[in-house]
Amino acid sequence: MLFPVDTSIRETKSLDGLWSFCYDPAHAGIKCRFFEKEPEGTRPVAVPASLNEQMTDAGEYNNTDWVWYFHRFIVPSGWKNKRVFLRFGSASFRAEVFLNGKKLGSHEGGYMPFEFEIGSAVLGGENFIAVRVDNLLDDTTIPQGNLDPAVGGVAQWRVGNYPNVHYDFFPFTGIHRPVVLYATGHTRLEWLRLATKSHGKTVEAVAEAGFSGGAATVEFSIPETGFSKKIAVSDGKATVSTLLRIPSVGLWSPENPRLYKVVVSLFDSSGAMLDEYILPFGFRTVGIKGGKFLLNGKPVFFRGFGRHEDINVIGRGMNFPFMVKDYGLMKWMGANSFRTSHYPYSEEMMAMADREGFLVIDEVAANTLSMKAVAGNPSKRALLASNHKAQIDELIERDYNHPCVVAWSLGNECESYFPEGKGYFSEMVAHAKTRDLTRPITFVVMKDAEQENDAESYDFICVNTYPSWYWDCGRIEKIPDSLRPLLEGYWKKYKKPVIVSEFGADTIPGLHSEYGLMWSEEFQVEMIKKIIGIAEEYPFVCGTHIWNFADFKVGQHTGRIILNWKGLFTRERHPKMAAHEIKKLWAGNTGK
Ligand code: GCB
Repeated sequence: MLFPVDTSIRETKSLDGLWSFCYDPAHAGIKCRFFEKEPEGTRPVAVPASLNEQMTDAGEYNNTDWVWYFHRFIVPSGWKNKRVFLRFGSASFRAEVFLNGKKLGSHEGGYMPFEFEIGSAVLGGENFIAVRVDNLLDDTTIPQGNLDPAVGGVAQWRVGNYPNVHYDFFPFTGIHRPVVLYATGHTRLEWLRLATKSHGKTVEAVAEAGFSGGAATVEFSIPETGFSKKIAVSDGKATVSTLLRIPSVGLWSPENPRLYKVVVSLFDSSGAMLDEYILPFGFRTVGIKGGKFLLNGKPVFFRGFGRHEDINVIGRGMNFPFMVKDYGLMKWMGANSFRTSHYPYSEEMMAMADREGFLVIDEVAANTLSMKAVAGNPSKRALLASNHKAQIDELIERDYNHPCVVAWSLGNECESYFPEGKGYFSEMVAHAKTRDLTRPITFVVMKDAEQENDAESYDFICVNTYPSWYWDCGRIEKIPDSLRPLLEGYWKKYKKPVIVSEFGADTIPGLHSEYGLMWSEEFQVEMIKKIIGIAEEYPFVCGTHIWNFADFKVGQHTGRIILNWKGLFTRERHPKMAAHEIKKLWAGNTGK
């Protein structure tokens, strides 16, 4: 699904702002026809944002159950002869959308865009949108939630956590990303895939496009370079595929994130333009060779963070000022990369990574999957697998054209180390490869090479490890004892590049210790430096991602004080001592 843009043919209108909402704990809204008229007593809510953090009542703050959002809008009269679409950047986790009393459709998966063509429903006067949202997770959703601890394994992590998820971040609910109304002509570009194939004096890129409504010619052009290629569409066809050979374009890299506007235009047989779409695109290749991750044919080292989309009051909502601030802080530190732990981030966030030159490992929302929860129940396992594949498909479709996305992570710390997981993860990798052969694919693991089942199917290894924090507590001097065998074990067994994708220490800002005690700012500095120092000794280690960029909200549990405090920055984005110290470390080290 294409990101909505304004061009000479297309027009967008934001529906963000203050909407109304109400809770529906009795699930009565369908029967009471809230979709025709909102009930009495609705309250204001900001869109886009999480609902939870905007509330002041405990039950409301922790709510993951049914809520209804309501909004009214007017379609510009100039759009009369256009196709009009209503698009949501995301809604967590499930959304059922109604317009003027009629159901448009529904969507499941909290981090992906969805849209509906709204056609004649909008003609004349005011239109009324009602959206039923819920965040009710179970053992077959991606991610899972509300697991039965009796199945064992990860289902026993954080038992009693409120709201009830077994993983370490708050399950925010709401319309988290922009809502846009947009218009196109009757013939329109539906999808577009661009991939750099090779580069020398001339860059070769494979361009594929699909459209609806019938066109006679498709043109790909890069006005800045004078390049253009027109392709005649054979009768009745709705797709084209071609090789673009473009002389003298610069490559995209973190040092020089060169983006070009690629314009795709559709024409009828008389040469009249039917649609125009503009994509900022960077030409670059990625690959793996031995223990190296290659960008444009040269080894690259990933220096950066695991992150969360998590902000005071806004929760998981897309927010431009925080986005600018966060990229600024990551650059200030000298980072060149991050992982979208543990779910796909907003489209705006990815566009900014393209622009700012960040290498992104783009992660599907399959966090800490319990395979035990579906073991022995083939239909549940099949449903989990098909939901997972749907999320993979939607993510690859959404983010395929981002030069910043250099790899896919199909999940984080899942039960790939139990016999119940064997085969599931390689099945997901094989599926993802049917969608994208241009990028390396992995699952982020947490056990050693001997315990992980399907790692032979991963193109590179991302391993999370917490020596001196979750084991050998406070013993920084013992870090090598577990870190070295972990890294060496993966290299010995698979001969693939390794990224240390998580390591870190909860740190209370302002807490100091002359002994380097856990939770103190000194401990965080020393532990992170030690791990980076050891990891960088190994030629097959191609990156270190500190957990986490900033402190973030988690469910209520005795293991955490409201937040996960492993950030180098506080939740308000104030630097802890480690931010200054790691900045110095990264400045003095040009990587490998
Ligand atoms: C992990 C998880 C991450 C947690 C982190 C922690 O391994 O991947 O979601 O937040 O550890 O701090 O425990």
